[in-house]
Amino acid sequence: MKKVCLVMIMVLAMSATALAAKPFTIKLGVVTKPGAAQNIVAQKFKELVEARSDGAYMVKIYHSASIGNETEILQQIQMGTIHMGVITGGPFDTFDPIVRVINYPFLFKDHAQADRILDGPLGEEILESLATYGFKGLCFSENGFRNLTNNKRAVTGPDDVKGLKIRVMSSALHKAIWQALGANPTPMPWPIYTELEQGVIDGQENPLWVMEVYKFYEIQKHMTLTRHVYSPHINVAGLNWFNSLPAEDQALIKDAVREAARFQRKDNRKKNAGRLAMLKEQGMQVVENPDIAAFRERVAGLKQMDLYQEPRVQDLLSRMLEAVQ
Ligand code: EAX
Repeated sequence: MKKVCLVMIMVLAMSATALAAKPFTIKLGVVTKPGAAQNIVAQKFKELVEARSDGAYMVKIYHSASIGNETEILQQIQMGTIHMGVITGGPFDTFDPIVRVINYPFLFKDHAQADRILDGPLGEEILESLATYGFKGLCFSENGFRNLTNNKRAVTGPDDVKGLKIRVMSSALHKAIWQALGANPTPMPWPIYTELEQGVIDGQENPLWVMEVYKFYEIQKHMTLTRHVYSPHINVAGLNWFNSLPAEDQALIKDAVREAARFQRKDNRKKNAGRLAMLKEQGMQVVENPDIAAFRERVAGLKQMDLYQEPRVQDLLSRMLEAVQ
């Protein structure tokens, strides 16, 4: 009996030590600042995980490029020094070219279609592909449809883009899109306010929330609702770290990030009309109905480019193009 008691005491003491090691802090990286789309996902995820794990997990959000740009955050996730990230689709394609499939220009016609495909089996294929590069793909949230802004002239069709110095994300695809449109694209990591302000670049392209949160209305006169790329965030964890967790903790994290993504997509979309009105009030000149057919025609050759030549990428692109018909 004494022996049994002793063993029990030892077991209790050991589990107390295990408990004392908690909470475990999940380090999550975003390049953007509080109020940005990525941060809204991160913040919601933090609330959900901390509430649901009963104190076992805390989430620390590293934001505002404090641990580097999006490429650098992804590298740290691969190395295991950061656990998770909410990362824009663009820079992800230097890690896995399959990501170019979802950033294909004029792919999705609206939000409902984007959700249906990204939350379905084709989206899942992309998330699973990331495992080859050390990432556990968890789900997609959104930056949204990207629009062009610039300081030189009103852009109503691709001819007006000719020669504009446009900052693009660090992505071979985004560079190729703007080359095809006749611009002079410069890849640059986020943030880019100073470069716009100083005129190092004439313009940039991003969803409406960016113009609001980063106050681009102060420094960019023209905006065109080109909606040329639907830009998701890919929410990832380091594969080795994620696989090392007990199954129920993996499920907790996955469910929380998926719920945070759904929350953020809804939140982002409901604010868009108000943002457009605000940007106009602030003096931005907005071309709301540019010649989209002409833009589409200029980029139609992209699917034949080297960017898409890897057979598995080519294969997924053709299935994706069929799925959006
Ligand atoms: O959300 O680099 C970019 O243009 C991204 O869209 C950025 O993360 C802003």
